[in-house]
Amino acid sequence: MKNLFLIYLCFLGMIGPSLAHDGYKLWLDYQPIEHPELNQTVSELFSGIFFFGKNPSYQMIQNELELASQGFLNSAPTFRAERFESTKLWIGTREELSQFLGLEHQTKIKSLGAEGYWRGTIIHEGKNYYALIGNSAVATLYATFDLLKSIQSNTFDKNTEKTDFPKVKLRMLNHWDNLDRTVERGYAGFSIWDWHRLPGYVDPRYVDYARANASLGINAVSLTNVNANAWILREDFVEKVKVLADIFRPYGIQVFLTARFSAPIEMGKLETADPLDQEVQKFWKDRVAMIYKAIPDFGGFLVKANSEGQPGPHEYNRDHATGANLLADALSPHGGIVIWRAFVYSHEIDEDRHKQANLEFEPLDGKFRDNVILQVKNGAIDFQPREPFHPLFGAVENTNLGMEFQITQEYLGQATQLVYLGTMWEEILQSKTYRPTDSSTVAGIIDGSDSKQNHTLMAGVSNIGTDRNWTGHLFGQANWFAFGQLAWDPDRSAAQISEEWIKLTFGQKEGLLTQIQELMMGSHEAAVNYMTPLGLHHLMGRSHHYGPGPWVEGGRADWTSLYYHRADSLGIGFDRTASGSGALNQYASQISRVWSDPKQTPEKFLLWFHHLAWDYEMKSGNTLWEEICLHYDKGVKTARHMRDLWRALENQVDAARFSHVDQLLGIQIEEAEWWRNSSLLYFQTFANRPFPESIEKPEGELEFFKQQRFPFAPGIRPNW
Ligand code: BDP
Repeated sequence: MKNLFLIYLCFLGMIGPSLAHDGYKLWLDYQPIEHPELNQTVSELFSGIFFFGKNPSYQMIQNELELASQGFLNSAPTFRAERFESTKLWIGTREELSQFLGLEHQTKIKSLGAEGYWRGTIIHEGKNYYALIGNSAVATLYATFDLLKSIQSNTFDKNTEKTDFPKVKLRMLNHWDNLDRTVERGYAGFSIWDWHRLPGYVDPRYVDYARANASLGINAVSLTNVNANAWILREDFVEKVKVLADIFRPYGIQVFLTARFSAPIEMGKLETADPLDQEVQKFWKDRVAMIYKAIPDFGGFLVKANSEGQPGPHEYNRDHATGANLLADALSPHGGIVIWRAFVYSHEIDEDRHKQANLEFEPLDGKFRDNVILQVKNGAIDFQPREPFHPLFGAVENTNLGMEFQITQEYLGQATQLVYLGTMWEEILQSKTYRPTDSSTVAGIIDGSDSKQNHTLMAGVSNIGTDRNWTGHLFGQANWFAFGQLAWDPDRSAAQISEEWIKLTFGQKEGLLTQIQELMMGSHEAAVNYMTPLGLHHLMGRSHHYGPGPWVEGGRADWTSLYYHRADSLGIGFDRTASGSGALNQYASQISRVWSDPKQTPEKFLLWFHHLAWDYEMKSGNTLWEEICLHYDKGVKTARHMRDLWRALENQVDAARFSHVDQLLGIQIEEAEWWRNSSLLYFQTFANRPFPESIEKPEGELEFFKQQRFPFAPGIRPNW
C-alpha cells in the first residue's frame, strides 16, 4: 500500500528521482533537509500546526505545508483543530491572533498594510510558539511561502523575527496568449490555458501556476494577448475564465482580461466603438456587469489601442484619455481598473518613435480617471537588449504610471539563451529620473514613494508555456522569479535575487553558488555585447526577431534596422540630441544637458543618442569602430566563458539539468558568433576599416547571413 502511494507521488512529480529534476517544481522543490539541527527544528514545528481561523487561503497553506513536509522530512505534518496550547506552529491573521499580541506588536504588524506579514516567536504562558501572522489571509500565505523558502535555503532561524510587505500594489503577469493556444513571443510551447476544454476540464497545472506566483507575491494576471480578440468577452468564455479565477482567488491572484477596443462592433453588433456614443458606453457597462456577476473580484482590462494596427479611440478622433475613461467608467462601480498601454506609435507621423509616447500622453496628464494606470515599457523603443529608461517616467504628475517589463526573451535570445534579466531590470529601476525630485528613481515612480500615486503596478510579459519546465530554458525560471521579487520590492538587488534563486533551485553548495552566480550576473552584458553594443538597437531579424538582421530594410521605416543604426561611410548612431530628433530633451535637464555631450554620455548609451564618426575617440583611447569590434568579440568570449563555468559544475548538478543547460549554452555560443560575425562584416561595409588585431577575425560571407530565412521560428504573430 505504502509503495503504491509512493508511486502515486512520483507520478505527480512530488518526489522520486525519475522526475525530480525536470524543472517542473520550479523553486518550490522541497528537497530533504540535510542539516540535522534544521531537520529537528522543522520536524518539531510541523508536528503541531494550528490555524486560528477558517479561510480558503488557509486550505492552500495546509496543502503547501503537506507538500513541503513530504519533501523536507519525508513525513506528513500534523494539523490540530483544537487546543492551540499543545501545538508549535501558529497560523492566522493579526486580528485572529490579537489576544497573544501586545498593542505595540499589533500596531507594528498593522503598519505593514493588508498584504504585509510578520513571522517569529511568540511567548504565551511561558511557552514558545512560532507564528505566521498576516494582515490578511493571503498575507499569511505569503508568510508561509517565505518560511518555506528560508527552510529550503537553510537560512531559517526561529529566533529572528521577520516582517515584509509589498511596495507595489499590482504585481502582475501579462500573458500574450491567444485563444487558439499559440503564444505571441512565446518560446516555451503553447499557452497553458486550455480554452477549448475549459470549463469542464481543469488542468492541474493551473494550481501549480498559482502556487508559483503566490510564492513570489504575484497577485494579478492578465490571461490574454494585448493584440486582443474580442471573443474572450463572450459569456461562454467568461465561464471559462471564471474557473481560473476561482482557482487563483485563494492564492490572492486577481484575473484581468485584454479588451479589444472595437468589441462593441464585433461582439455588440454596433456600428461604432466611439467612446462618446451612448450605445457603446452601454455595451461596456453591460459586458462588465456580466463579467462581475461571474467573477466578483475581476481585476479589470488591459488595453493596447491605436498601436501596431490595434483599434482605438483615434478612429473617432478621440484621444487616449477619452478611450481609457470609457472603460474606467464601466469598471469603477465594481472596483475594477483599466491598464492602458503607453506603447503607441504611428508610422504616419514622421517623428522619432522614441518621442511618440511622451508626445501623446504628456498633454493628457490629469485627464485620466483615477482607476486608470498607464503601463509604460521600460524603454521608449521596444524591449531592446538594453534601453535607457522611458522618458515618460517622471514626465507626468497626475497620471498613474506602471512598469511593463518583458520576461519572455523576445529580443534576448528567446528560450535558447541564458540571459538573466535581473541586472537589466535593476539598471532601469535604479535610474535617476530627477523628477519629481532630484533624488527620484524609476523605482520610486513605480512604487509611489516619489510619484505619490495611489495605484501602483509592475507588469511582466510572461515567459510561461506548456513545456514541462514552464519556461523552455531552465534559467528562464530565474527571470520569472526575479520579476516577482522586483515587483514586490523594486529596490531589491539582482545579485541577491540570483543568490536566492540558485539556492532554491540547485541547493546550497558554496562553489555552486559562486559559479552559477557569476554566470548569471554577466549574462545580460554579454548578450548586449554580441547583439547591440554601445547603444545600438533594433538590429534583429525581421518579424520573428530571431538572430541578427542589421541589414533589414524596406517597408515601414521604423520596423527596419537602418532607421535605428543610421550607419554610413562617415559614422553610426541615432542623433537624438537637439541637432537630431531631440528625444533626449524629453528627459529631465540634469540628464539631457549632460548627455547632449557624447563625452559625458554613458558609453553603453552612446549610439542611442549620438551619431558619431567611426574614428571618434572612446574613453579607452580606441576609435569607435575598434570599440564596436571589441565589444562584439568580448560578448562571444563571455558566452564561451559561461559554458566553462557551467562545465566545471558537471559533478555537482544532476545529469538532466546539466545536459539541458550545457546543450543550450552550446547553441548560445554559436548564435553569439553568428551575431558578431554577421554584424561586423555588415558594419565594415560602411566603416571601411580593418578589424583590430586582437579580435577573432569574423568568419563567413555577409551575403550568406543576409539570405537566412526562418519562417518557422517560434513565437511569430499569426498573420505576420
Ligand atoms: C513587440 C512585439 C509584438 C507585441 C508588441 C507589444 O514584437 O509582438 O505585440 O511588442 O508590446 O515587441 O504590443
